[in-house]
Amino acid sequence: MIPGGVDVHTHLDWNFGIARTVDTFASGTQAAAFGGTTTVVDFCNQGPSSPLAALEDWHQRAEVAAVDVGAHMILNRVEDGTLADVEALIRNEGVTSFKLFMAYPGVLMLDDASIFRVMRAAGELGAVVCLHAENGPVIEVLVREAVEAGNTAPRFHESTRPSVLEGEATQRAITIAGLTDATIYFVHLSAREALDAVTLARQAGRRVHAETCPHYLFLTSDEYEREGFDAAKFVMTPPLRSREHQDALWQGLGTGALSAVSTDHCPFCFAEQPYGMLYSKQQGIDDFSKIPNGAPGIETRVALMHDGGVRTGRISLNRWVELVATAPAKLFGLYPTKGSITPGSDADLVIFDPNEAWTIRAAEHHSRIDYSMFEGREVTGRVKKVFLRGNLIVDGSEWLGRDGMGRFLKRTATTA
Ligand code: DUC
Ligand code: ZN
Ligand code: ZN
Repeated sequence: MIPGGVDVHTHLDWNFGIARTVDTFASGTQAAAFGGTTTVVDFCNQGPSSPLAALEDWHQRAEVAAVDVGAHMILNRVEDGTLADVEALIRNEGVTSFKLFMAYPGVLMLDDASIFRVMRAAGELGAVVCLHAENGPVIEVLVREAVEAGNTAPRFHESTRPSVLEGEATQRAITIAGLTDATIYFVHLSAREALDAVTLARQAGRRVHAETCPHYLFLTSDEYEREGFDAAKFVMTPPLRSREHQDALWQGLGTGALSAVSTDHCPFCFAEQPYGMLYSKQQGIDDFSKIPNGAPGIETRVALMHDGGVRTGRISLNRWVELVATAPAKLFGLYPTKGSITPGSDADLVIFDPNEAWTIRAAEHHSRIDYSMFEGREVTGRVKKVFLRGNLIVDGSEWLGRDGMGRFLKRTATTA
């Protein structure tokens, strides 16, 4: 038995401008539960409104959640009133972490001055600043030139986002944060150069953390060599990297340079139907730069990390639990209510059979997504029963939970 998994990086019912993720809070959280995850911290997008108004809207959509949910706030503008909203979110709303994009200029990217201002405010208030670290303006040039040269296949998504640009942005964020008291957390870290920067910062005693995701640990950029448009299934940001980067990430999990494994569950269907083009990768059939960036994974994280981590001897049983539950709960103000089996904690429990062999099949998933990046992969170790606050919600293949039984988690500020 292990504590319920804590996945601190999901995008449910998420508006990504030209595209929307296909999982609702109901389908996405049910999928999470079947995968052994009982707590999700999801990204609320500020979008065109104020952060407080965006949170209201997020709450309405999250009402149907079947496991417990918290919210991070993505800030895509810092203007008059934004920092006051940040303070109100932390003090009154239980939203104690903020995601800032260093990529996607003109859409989500914040400039360095805005990043500095948010970090300074977050540092004063004990909140965590999450960063998508890639040099967006340089990537924009590379993407435009690739498309103009007729290089429009999905594989050019990778070649236009070189790992050094993740390393550069990671170091820049660490440098800026050093002028403030902010705790920072790099989401979806994929590159050795970024890991090196995080490692050095941590060795210097800085409050710098990073997660990686199962797809960076189990898949490589070889997937972009697939025939036709199939490679679009692997178009997420940052892209899959080479084996060299993957080996470095596994080392980082071992040394503690990496603190958590989250999914970045950001599901866009491969096919146009049945949900329509807004939810589909097919938007980019003629131009990789129009493929919605994101991939699914909420249902396979815990088992994959057991199979590919514990069974192969790369991480211990305890480190597995730490990476998928305890550490993310601690970093995001949920511990010991979540991520722990101790008196007073929520009885979020997973009965896991370490010996059962099964095969990952999207057709058997509970998410609305129509593919898995791990289709056909044989895995040993399976979630058998899941309890949410003492209630049995998953019993083998049977769903005993219900939409709306998830609670909103007001999180506390932390200075991890
Ligand atoms: N970053 C994410 O964290 N998720 C989806 C898209 C992106 O760029
Ligand atoms: Zn991101
Ligand atoms: Zn994400």
